[in-house]
Amino acid sequence: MNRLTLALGVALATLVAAAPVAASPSAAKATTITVKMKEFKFILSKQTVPHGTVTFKLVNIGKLAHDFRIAGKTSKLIQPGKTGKFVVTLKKGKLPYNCPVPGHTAAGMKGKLTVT
Ligand SMILES: [Cu+2]
Repeated sequence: MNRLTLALGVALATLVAAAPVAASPSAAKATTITVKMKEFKFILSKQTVPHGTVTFKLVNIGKLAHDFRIAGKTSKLIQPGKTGKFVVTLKKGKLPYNCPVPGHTAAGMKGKLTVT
C-alpha cells in the first residue's frame, strides 16, 4: 500500500513537472518593441515580431498625448515626455496599428506590424 502510494506520488510529480514543457513545445519567447510616438508618426524598433506575448515600450517624444492601438487593444494615453508599458498577445498576420486620438491616424500615426 505504501509502495503503491509512493509510486503514484512519483508518477504524479513526474506528470506535473513534465506538463508545462509538453503543453508548449514551441513556446513563443517574450518580445519587446520600443515605440516612439510623435506628431504624427510612430517609430518602431522592429517591423517584424514572432507571435505571442509582445511588450510595447511606448515613448512619447512628441508634444501631444498619444495612444497606441493594435489587435483591438489600446494602451493608456501617454502624455508628452512620458513612457508606458503595453502588453498584448498577438497572432500571426499583418496587424494594423494606429493612434486613436482624434485626427492622429489620418495625420499619419498608423502602420502595420508583421507577426510571424
Ligand atoms: Cu497620436
